[in-house]
Amino acid sequence: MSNLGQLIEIPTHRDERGSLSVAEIGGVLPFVVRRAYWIHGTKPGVSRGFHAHRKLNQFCVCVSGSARFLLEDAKGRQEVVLDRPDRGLFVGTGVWHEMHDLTQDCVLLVLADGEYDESDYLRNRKDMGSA
Ligand code: T46
Repeated sequence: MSNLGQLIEIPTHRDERGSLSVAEIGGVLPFVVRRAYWIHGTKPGVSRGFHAHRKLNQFCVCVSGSARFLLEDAKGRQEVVLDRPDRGLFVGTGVWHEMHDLTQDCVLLVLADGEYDESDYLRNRKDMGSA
C-alpha cells in the first residue's frame, strides 16, 4: 500500500485528571507552524478538500470526532481514518487530499507551515505532476 500520509502518535500525558497531548518542534512536529485553522460544524454528508498543495505541509488532528482522509498522488492512494486526539496525520506537498464522513462533533485541527495562499492550491488532479 502507498504511504502518502504519515500517521504520527502524539505524546500524551495521562493522569487522573485526563489527558494532554503535545505537538512541538523537536517532537512530532516536522515544521515550524505559521498558521492554524480548524474545521468544525460540518453538515452531514459534506466532503471537503479535493486539492493538493504546491508548497504547503500540514499536520492534521481530529481533536474531537472523526474524519476519513483519502490521499492520492501519481503513485497511489491511501485511506486514513483520524478518530483520536492523540494521533496526527502529516500531509506533505503534492498530495491530493479529500476529507469524507466528518462526524457532527468533528473538530479537525490543521497546523500548517505557511500562510493562506490561494495560488498554492492545485484543484485539478491532472495538474498533480506540476506540484
Ligand atoms: C486543506 C484542508 C485540509 C481562509 O481564508 N484562510 C485559511 O487559512 C483557510 C484554510 C481557508 N480560508 C477560506 C477559503 C475559503 O473561502 O475559508 C474558506 C474554506 O476553505 P476551503 O474551501 O479551502 O476548505 P477545505 O476544507 O476544502 O480545505 C481546507 C484548507 O483550505 C486546505 O488547505 O488542506 O482544509
